[in-house]
Amino acid sequence: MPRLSSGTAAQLPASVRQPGYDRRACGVGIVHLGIGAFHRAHQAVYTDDVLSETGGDWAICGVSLRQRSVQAQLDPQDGLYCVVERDGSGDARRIIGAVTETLFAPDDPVALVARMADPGTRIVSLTVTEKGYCHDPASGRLKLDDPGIARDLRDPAKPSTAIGFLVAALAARRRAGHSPFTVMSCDNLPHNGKMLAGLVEAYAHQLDPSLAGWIGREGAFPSTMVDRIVPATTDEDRAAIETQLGLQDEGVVVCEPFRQWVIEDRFTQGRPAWEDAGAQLVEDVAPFEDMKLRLLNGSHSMLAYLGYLAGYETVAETMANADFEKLVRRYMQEEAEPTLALPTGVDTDGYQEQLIQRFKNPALKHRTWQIAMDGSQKLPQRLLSVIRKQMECGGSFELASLAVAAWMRYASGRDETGQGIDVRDPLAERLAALAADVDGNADGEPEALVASYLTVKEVFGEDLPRSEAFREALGGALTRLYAEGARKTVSKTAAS
Ligand code: CS2
Repeated sequence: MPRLSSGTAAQLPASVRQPGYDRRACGVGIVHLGIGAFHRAHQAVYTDDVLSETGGDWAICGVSLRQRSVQAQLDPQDGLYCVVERDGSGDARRIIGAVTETLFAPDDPVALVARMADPGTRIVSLTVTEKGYCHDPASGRLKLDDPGIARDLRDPAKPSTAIGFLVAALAARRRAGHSPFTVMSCDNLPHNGKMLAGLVEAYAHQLDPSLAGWIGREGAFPSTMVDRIVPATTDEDRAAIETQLGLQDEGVVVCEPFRQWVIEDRFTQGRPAWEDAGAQLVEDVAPFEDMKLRLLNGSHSMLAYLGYLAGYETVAETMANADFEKLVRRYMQEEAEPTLALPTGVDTDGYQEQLIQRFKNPALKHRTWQIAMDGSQKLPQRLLSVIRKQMECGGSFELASLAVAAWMRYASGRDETGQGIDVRDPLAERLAALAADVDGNADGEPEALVASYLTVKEVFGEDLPRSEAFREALGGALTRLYAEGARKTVSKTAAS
């Protein structure tokens, strides 16, 4: 089967939308770090829409910092790939042309720094996942003892981390007398722009305080809220697309039809007219971020840990159990929503209902195991933020605590049948060691496990471990999870 590429695209079925612009005429204006499935189904789609509407030098150079596979998928295809939007009513397929170049950073770090420092690069955006920021999730501060950061500080001209690349390229621009590019984080982190600015400045300060000062004065780090559910592409997806396109597409991504992007409008050197593609440009993105992190991502993590322990493979399967749906609805309404301060006009009830339907999308195989990854990096902004806010105003945090307790059992590395769990998390080893001797069914042991997990300051900070009420809520929930299993615990809790 021939491969999708500029040369073969003419053979595609007419039902598949193609880039309606001359790709060769669009210079690269954006370097994107972390060109995984999410970026290809989100920012690249918005950018493809803008290029179709108005053209311009806003093509994307997509960079992988860790996995060579993306380059191997996209290079032979001239950067073209198919986005499949999927729900119960069928598939819509379109080819995206916005990515015109790919780089694998470890091949030639100096070349990537030069690409970013090139005056044509006006935006550097990132989807490197939570752990890619090399920060302490509870405090948001740069971890100077992170092995990647420590390495990059020793050899700053040949970095390996996103922060190292940003600072090396900004320094090169300053030396050449150019203004900084805009740095735009597109990860699910609170105040992602502001936090990233802090990390970049902290790292730059280690090298040269005047560089940190220049970045602080001249740089721009708009915060963004990004949203689209994009499960990891499977071999089955790749096989199916071949039949549908009549061409092999190794870069295909499958996602839900919904997409949302809220961006703070602060760019040093312009930006594509993403609003023409439906993005919302606002003064302050924080309320939207909190809404998404606590309602969508908080519920997602709740479903991932409890659903996985209950033996469900996907979010949709978990949601098909009415008790889980009820639990998530109650978590959103009773615990997460009261913590939000939204601008008038935002319909939170409608948003929650839409989330329930998105989670139930039967056509998306979004694995609970995938969402369960990197819990230590995700819990603070998704669930612990809700718990802190509810504590402040005397509200309930029982359901969020159940989700955190489920994470604890999951992170212990043993499921309800005694099988090992493949826990992917930067702290996985430490979390497994903390749980090594626990026999969850022995009296008092779940409480002891709670106590030892609460010593993980990167996750819980200094304040939460001191709360007796939180400790009790976790202890009660974890005891129930060990004694009765996730399904029964969810059923009883949802009905209580
Ligand atoms: C998910 C997110 O994997 C996860 O942790 O919660 O990737 C989620 O699908 C996206 O944030 C949706 O926009």
